[in-house]
Amino acid sequence: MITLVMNRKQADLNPQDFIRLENEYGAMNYKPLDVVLTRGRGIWVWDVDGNKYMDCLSAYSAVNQGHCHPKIAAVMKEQADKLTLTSRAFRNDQLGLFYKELCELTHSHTVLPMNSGAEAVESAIKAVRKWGYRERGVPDGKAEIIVCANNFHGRTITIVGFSTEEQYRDGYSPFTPGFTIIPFGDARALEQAITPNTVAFLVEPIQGEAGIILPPVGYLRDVRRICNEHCVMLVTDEIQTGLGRTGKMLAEEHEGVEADLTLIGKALSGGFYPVSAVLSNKEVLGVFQPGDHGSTFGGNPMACAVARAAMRVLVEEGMIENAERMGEYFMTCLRDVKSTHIKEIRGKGLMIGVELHEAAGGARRFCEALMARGLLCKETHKHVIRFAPPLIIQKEEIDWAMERITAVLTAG
Ligand code: IF1
Repeated sequence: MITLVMNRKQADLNPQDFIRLENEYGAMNYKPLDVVLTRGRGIWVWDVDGNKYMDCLSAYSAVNQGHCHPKIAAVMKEQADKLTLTSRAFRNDQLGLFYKELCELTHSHTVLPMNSGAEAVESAIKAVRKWGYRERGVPDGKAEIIVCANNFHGRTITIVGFSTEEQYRDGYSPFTPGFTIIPFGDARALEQAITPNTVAFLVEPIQGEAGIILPPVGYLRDVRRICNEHCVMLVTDEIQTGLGRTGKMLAEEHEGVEADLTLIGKALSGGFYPVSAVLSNKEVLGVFQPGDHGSTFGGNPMACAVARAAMRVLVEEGMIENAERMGEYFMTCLRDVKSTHIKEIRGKGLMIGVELHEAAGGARRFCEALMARGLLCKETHKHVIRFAPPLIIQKEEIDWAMERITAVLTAG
């Protein structure tokens, strides 16, 4: 069968053919919905049969600017014909401008450019450990970093080693030592967990994968105060919450907090290219001397050009303010839905979770029913439907989505 498929032109393949190829040749580390997408523009995507869907996942908030934003695409095409990769053995004409524009947008002073979110997290772990040894006098090999239960910071061995999700850890030990786990949202637990060897506290302002979990109001302000009092670095993982998703450039802004290190990724490129960064200052990132850290693609001219365009359209097209307004509207509409399945509606900006009662049998079947009505979304942690459309969504489009969400959630 595969031979037959492989010998046919792509245009003649049907959805089952594409699914069969993935199953035949691919690692099965995901269980995607059986929709085979071929085109995207704005909040809409199309499958190979020409069916149109509203994307309410935005590739886990990597497509905040909408699919295939024409201005970002144009910059990528132009850069592709100029210079894509030089290695950091040489300089290029995009990196310094990327640094400057990113610092101005995020009130940062120094940038470490990486590629994936997990690489930014790993780089931050290296930076705060080295800072602890060099600046705080923590005994070599004794640095401790505090993280929260139900965290999600990526999939490397070190990162899953401090995950509390058994599936993310199963079969991957031994893990990296030096991590302490406390409950999310509990500032006193942080204060009690700090020891003389604690160098940092790593936290998501809103826990995404855990099911769109918001901490109590004031939590980030409290942990900021506690970190100051104990000379502990506050590291916020804004890889999912950042770049407008919650209605501010960075979610930490909702509480007027500035972390010592802020991690961003995903929408930093508008979904065109893996680009991530550690945002901090010279005191912390100055611990890296030439040769201490690096990456083949980190800070390459293509990544920087695309990221500069992605940041520009995010700001110039008012996407962040739109996320705040449309998020309020979307959650108000969701709270009006009369459904016995709904346990809680929660979120910030366009990072929204609808938690269902266990009796509803899990969120997956509702996502499948929504797909059949032309709306793509994803369950998280079994009982939560996550709604995270691109930040360009308009009121009429939310109304279109609400017709379908209401029909599915009230169908029984
Ligand atoms: C998967 C989750 C979301 C992240 C935060 C770091 C990273 C992520 C807060 C690492 C990445 C992605 C990874 C992807 C699915 C998705 C995800 F379900 F896994 F948890 F969004 F919620 N910090 N999240 O959300 O960034 O290395 O992937 O670039 O692994 O299945 P990355």
